Amino acid sequence: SPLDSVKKIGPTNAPKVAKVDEIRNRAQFIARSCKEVREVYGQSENGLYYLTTSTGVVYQTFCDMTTAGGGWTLVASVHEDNIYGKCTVGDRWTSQQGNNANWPQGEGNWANRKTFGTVEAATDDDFKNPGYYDIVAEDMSVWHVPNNTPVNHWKLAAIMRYHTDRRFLHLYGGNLYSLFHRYPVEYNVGAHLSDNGPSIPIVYDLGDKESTKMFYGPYSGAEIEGGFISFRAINYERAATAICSGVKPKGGNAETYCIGGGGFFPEGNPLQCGDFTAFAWNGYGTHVGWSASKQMLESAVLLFYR
Ligand code: 3S6
Ligand code: CA
Ligand code: CA
Repeated sequence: SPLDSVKKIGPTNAPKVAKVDEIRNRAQFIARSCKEVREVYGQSENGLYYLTTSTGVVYQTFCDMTTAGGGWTLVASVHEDNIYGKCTVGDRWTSQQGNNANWPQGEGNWANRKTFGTVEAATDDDFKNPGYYDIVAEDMSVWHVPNNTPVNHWKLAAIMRYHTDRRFLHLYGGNLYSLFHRYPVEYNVGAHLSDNGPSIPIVYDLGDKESTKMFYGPYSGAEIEGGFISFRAINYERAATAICSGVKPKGGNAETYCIGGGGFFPEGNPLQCGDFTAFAWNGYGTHVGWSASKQMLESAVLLFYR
């Protein structure tokens, strides 16, 4: 129960009070983010903690308490359950109802308050918790973790980890919910490059600019620059993707190195539609042409705030 964790994060020297008051007080000790858990309650171990939203919705998620000072809250994961399913069941970060120009935002989950999944299954399926829209953050951290890895192995198993350190979220409302309201992930919202959202420089915790490029296809590598996280990249056919992890687009084949998106991808209809878009355009995990490596294709993308 939520109250069990309160023991873990609450003060140990609380005065003895009547049972009801004690429970009421404990409820107020639930933190709003992992940063608060670290700073206010002094917890420094990686693992699962209870958090609460501003309205009192309590949920459980993973806190990374060690990277670059710690205090990182896992708010979402983007998982590709079947790259051959083209905007079918499980494509929560694009469309689960087909590739459809009449449904330009698709599921709309980048900019709504829907939640799904569980923290322990964040590498087994998509995950989104209330922190995604509730936490007012400054920076982001991203981990690419092989599918079906248990929580306690995430950090060691990750194939790439990085974070931002420029407090860029201040400029975009403090979280991705706000950022994607300003930059809607929607088909036909603008043109490639000129109407893309921001690209923010990153600091690597595992990997580097060159290893990042190697996770994407060789053709993709020729039109990206490593060392960034980019938002709302648009492709040549005016499809909108959500996040280009580790890279900045220099061309309009964003569907081959950016994940998530709206509900319509015109090129090769419906082949580019899905959470990992066209990562298998030239075969599954081949790392030929526009195809990403197998490691990238089979790793979930974990999104953290601080
Ligand atoms: C480097 C060759 C360009 O290849 C084209 O881009 C090709 O016609 C398409 O298959 C490909 C797609 O647009 C990739 O998304
Ligand atoms: Ca998915
Ligand atoms: Ca293309």
